Amino acid sequence: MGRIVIVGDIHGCFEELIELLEKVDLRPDDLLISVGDLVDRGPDPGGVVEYFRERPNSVVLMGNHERKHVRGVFSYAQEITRLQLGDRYAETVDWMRTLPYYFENEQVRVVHAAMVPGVPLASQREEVLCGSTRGERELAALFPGGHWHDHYTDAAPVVFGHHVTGREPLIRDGRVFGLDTGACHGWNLTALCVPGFTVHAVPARADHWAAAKRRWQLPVLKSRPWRDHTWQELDQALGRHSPSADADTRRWLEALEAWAADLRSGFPALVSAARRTAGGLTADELRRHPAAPVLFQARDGRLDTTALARRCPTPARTIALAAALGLTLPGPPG
Ligand SMILES: [Mn+2]
Repeated sequence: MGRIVIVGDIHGCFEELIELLEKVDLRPDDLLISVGDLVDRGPDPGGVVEYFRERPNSVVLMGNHERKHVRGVFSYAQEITRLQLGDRYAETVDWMRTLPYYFENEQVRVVHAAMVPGVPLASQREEVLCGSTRGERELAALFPGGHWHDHYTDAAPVVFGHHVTGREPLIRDGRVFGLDTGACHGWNLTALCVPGFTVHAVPARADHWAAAKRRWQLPVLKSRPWRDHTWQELDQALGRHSPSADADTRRWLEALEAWAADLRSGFPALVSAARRTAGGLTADELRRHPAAPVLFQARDGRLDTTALARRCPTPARTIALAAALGLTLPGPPG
């Protein structure tokens, strides 16, 4: 019978994963388990996901990072992963929906983040098991000032990831194993082999998350739906990003800012165009016109820049109105 090989948070560190599995001499009859968090922060989430999906005898648990993708809760790390996976993203997220929240057999229990000691795994809340923000809050209330595993006295050994324990795994009483040793932060990727409960690790090749944050800054910015932001959201986003950006990114943000400012400073011209158009049309033609509501306002003398601004809350709406009036306005910088 094969072993059980449990790997801590991989976070897209594919090369380190392959090196680690060679080091533990993974064989086909070994059951390979990931504690979850295959993706986000590292260089090759697609490679890691594909490896686990294609290898028979493999289990991947739902990490809080997979859960963010499944629930569409996006921050920078998830935006990067979506770009990294490209065409495969939607299908990969569908696969993530199928992931279990725990593994248990007669030898060992595995969860991504935590469990409440003494409670059967099947009765635990998913948020606690995978370490979502809400689960973390619940645990903090249950174990104020400490960790759930400080209170773990169940007979079964328990293995988890999620909390970076440092370069070395957390091992207590030979029954509590925390395996997240910060591979994506340039530390180690760690595996535990059962039944021997031996620990193996390989060093990360780089601080992958720091590199990914730099490498993907501009592509992520370009991928955002700027046309559909409100003017206020645009101002806020520009204010948030400018200080930390590199030179290329700063240049692009300046172009974006100029684009938004040009669109807004064109409001008086749109008012004039609407008045001109309205003046030359019959009531019937006005009704059938794609810009009809604005043209009626113009005809009745109720269209000024304030009224127009209400009809143009976003770049997309502004560009569409201009097009209806026969004017071509540019999209965001490429
Ligand atoms: Mn993690």
